[in-house]
Amino acid sequence: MSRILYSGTRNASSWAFRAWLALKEQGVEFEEVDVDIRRPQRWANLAKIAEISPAAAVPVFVDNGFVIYDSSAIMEYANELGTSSLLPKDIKLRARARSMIAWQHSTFGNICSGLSFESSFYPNKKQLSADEKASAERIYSMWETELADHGGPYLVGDYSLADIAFVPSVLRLKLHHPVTNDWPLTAEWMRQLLNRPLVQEWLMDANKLPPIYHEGYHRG
Ligand SMILES: N[C@@H](CCC(=O)N[C@@H](CS)C(=O)NCC(=O)O)C(=O)O
Repeated sequence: MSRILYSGTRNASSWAFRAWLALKEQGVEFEEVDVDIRRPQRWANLAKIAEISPAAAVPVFVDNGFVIYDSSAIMEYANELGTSSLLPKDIKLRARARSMIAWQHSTFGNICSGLSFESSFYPNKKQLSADEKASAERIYSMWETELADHGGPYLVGDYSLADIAFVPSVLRLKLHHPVTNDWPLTAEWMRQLLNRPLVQEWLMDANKLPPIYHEGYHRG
């Protein structure tokens, strides 16, 4: 049995982080190949990934030679490999979890483009613009509603792929725009989510790496 996750740099690859969390959470054993996506080696390394994956991006999961690419597909596959489920049994709740995952995977309020995952690890954080703050607060309100509607402690009740999908966004949003008492359920959910041992394991490694700066972060 050979299972390989081509993962990404710990303080740069939010997508690999999600796939890695889902696989680990489901107890799937795999070898991890760290693909360094920092410049300048990024291009040569991604060219090698292109030899196995048409998407030419990480993460890629190779299960006995069978290639699964895109974090979302890997998360679903991890879920199916495990003996327990990271999706709710109830059809509507399951659809709700998938709605959140799809939203995160597509636009997610467009806030992530100006707030890279890498910026979570910068010692000096920029001030968010009024628009960015409004977007962050809209997202906090959405999380608060989900937690209130489904009784917590996680978004659809039990820990699910929806929580995993949001981990990198929780990190970057919380570190740039702290959650106040206006969103008490969200604050507690974030605390629990970021303290999960697997999340901490990844973040401890990420914090040891030199920050990867993007031009324009402090200007924009
Ligand atoms: N939708 C893809 C996105 C993957 C992605 O963009 N990965 C980044 C690293 S986090 C990458 O490899 N980018 C390659 C590039 O931009 O050329 C997924 O969810 O797996």
